[in-house]
Amino acid sequence: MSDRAEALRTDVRSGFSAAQKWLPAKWFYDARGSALFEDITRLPEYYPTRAERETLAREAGEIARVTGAGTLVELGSGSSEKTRLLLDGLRAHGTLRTFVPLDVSASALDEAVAAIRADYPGLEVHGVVRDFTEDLGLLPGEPPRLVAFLGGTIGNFLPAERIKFLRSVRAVLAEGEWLLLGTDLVKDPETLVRAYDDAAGVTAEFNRNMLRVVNDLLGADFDPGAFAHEAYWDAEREWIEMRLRATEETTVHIPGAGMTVHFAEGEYIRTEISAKFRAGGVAAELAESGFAVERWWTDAERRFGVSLSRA
Ligand code: AVJ
Repeated sequence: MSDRAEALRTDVRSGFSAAQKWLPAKWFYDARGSALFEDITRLPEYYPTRAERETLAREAGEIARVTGAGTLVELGSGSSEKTRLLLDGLRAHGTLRTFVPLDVSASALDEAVAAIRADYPGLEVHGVVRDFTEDLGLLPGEPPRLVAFLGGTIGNFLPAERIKFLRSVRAVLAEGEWLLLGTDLVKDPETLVRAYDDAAGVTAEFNRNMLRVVNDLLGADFDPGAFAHEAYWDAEREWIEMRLRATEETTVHIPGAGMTVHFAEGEYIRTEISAKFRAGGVAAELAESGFAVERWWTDAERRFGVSLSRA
């Protein structure tokens, strides 16, 4: 069994024996899931990518001036598309030498590395296939490094894990190095729910892709068509929950996990939480993790926040 299948086996065994069945959001992202996410970022309803890009386009020069970074490390780089704004800003400033994209998906990473190498001659590109939610490990590159964690992916962590994760980032940085963090902001529920339940059904397919990943890696017999996509706004905890709800009673065999799992009609799997933030909360969590926020920006409509913090 591959390392990846072993890791999924562990998550399936614990997630499917919990009272509320759940799986970690990272299991969306095989080659198909990464491609579906790229499609999501172009949907009219999915504003976070465009809102964050607006801020990065406006502030890339300022980010380069403030940090003087020699290395850009990007966590969960995906297609690295927004990264180009940062690379351009840092290169124009004259300090950038190395780009280190980290991603759990080898296919998405390989594509990103090849594209960046082609377009940035002279830049040292050091791609790392790593599940940084499990273990951040050591980060290569010469200081001062700028770690970028964009897109609002920090929102996939539960609050307690979030602090643990931010502390682990702080722990691998030297004093004076930098964190650029993207955080989606609390806004009206209709806008939020539409962003996670688009009219074209792309997010529904993305959500169901997790069942295909379990089928592929663990030989399971999920029928993705027997699960309905839902996006639920939890107003108290201020997060969007993605769910896959069994439309009929189903029994699923998962040989790779040594399990047979029963779903009652209407029972759901929680596949993702995507927390939404307020400026004050972001600053408090960063401070609690050993970072000092030096800059805070949003897009003109204040939909998405970008913070630049010093370790
Ligand atoms: C990649 C985690 C930032 O939470 O908005 C998009 C993933 N899920 N649509 C997000 C996602 C459903 C996305 N992140």
